[in-house]
Amino acid sequence: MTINYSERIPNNVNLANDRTLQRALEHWQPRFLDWWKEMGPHDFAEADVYLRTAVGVDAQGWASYGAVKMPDYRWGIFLAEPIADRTIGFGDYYGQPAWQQVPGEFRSQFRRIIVTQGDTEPASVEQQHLLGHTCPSLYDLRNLFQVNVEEGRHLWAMVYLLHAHFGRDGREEAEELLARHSGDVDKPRILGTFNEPISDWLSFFMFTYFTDRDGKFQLKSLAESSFDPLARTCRFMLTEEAHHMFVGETGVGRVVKRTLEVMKELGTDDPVAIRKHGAIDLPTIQRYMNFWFTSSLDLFGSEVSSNAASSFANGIKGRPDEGQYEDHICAEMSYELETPQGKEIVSLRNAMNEVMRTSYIRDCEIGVKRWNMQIQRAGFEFRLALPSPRFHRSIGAWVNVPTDPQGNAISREEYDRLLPGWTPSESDRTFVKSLMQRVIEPGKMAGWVAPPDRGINNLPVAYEYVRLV
Ligand code: BYC
Repeated sequence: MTINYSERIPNNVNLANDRTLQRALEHWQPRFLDWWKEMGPHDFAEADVYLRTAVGVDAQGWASYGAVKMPDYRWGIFLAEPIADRTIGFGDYYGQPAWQQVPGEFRSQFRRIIVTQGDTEPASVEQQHLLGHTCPSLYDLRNLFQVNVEEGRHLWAMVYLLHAHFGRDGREEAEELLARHSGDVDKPRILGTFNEPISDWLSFFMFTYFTDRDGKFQLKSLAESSFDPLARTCRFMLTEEAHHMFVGETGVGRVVKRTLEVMKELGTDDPVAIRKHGAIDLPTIQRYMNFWFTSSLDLFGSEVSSNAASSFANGIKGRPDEGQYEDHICAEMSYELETPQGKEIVSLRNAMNEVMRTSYIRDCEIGVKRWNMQIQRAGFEFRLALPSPRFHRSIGAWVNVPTDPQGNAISREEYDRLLPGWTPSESDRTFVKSLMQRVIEPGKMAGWVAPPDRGINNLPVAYEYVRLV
């Protein structure tokens, strides 16, 4: 049987002429489809979904819209266009030509980072496996599925690198990416956040706001990599990532908007009254934010990390938008860190995880400011706030240091007693889940979320974005 590769697997990596790569992908693709059927969106295989598919890297090709059944989505392999004569932008090899192949001495470091990145993509699809059943509207259902198929494509992007550049080890790692599962006791996903359940839509919006934003920063840092195929792959992935964060920012904004409408209507900010009216009170939104923000902070790794230092030195992983800095070598510079023991001066290379985390926090502030503007305009005093990076941490220097959300040290007893008021309690989760009733009439929204300002690709909000069977 001859397969038309550009039809079945749209690509710009010359797949049609690369027999070795074809064989590897032909072996892996059926396993991916089996995984998608078992672990992907549950029960929607026959639905026609208005999806954006990347069929090329140019302005016309990367966003082609149409109704697709998800198992027929064409998961393509795309690298952003090469930059002619690109040179290495940071670390010990600064100024030398970028690498088209992985240097043998850095092979396992590159593999580890590509596998970690790849692992998050199917993990997120698994986390959202059942969400479709409780969609607040067809518009939201379509956005969920768009995010899911693109995470699937991002998995393909990493599998391509493993297959094309890491030989047998790479093929084995690609299999393992389908064998670990989110929340699995024996074979969990690699990074903590990707084992947390996402069983309600408020969590989904928080995840796409905070956790996909970690994705933006990690991909930006890998887009600087000296290994050019990795850099180009990540540059292209970033074009899709923007929509995921849009889903998060507008999603949380629409929940806040609806809550404010109910607060105005009832003339109260009493959470009990607001909940009775079927909306989510602002303190509950704050608790969900505390949880997903702090979990996402952990994704940057430890404040002081010799792994991060050697990734930077070896040109594996730079800083997001490396061009904004003057010193790209960073061998002599130091960085002042806050630790539970007080201020500590460390070498800048060892603090790269913290440098990234700090830029990430600044980026997270932008949406919070917007949501607070909504609250202010509605005439209410309450303000949402990002908790301190010392609070509720599971990775790094602040693990097991009990603090309040403002970062003040408190006793362990106080922390244990007050934590259910700072992160979602069992009763918060039960309440939020109770609101998750499926709404599938075109244009209709669940009562806990306001409609979006506009639809997808200039279509009306009331368009039938998912045709269910
Ligand atoms: N949970 O020196 P350390 C995305 C491990 S999101 C569990 O502190 P290092 C997306 C670490 O792996 C972006 N383990 O930090 C979003 C290491 O283990 P090993 C994902 C953790 O090495 C939404 C050990 O602790 N991409 O794309 O500098 C939907 C010591 O590590 C955690 C990437 O992360 C944690 N939170 O690692 C879909 C890019 N944090 O190797 C997708 C690739 C650290 O000693 N990964 N550990 O067994 C990396 O660049 C780095 O591996 C890290 C930091 C950012 C994770």
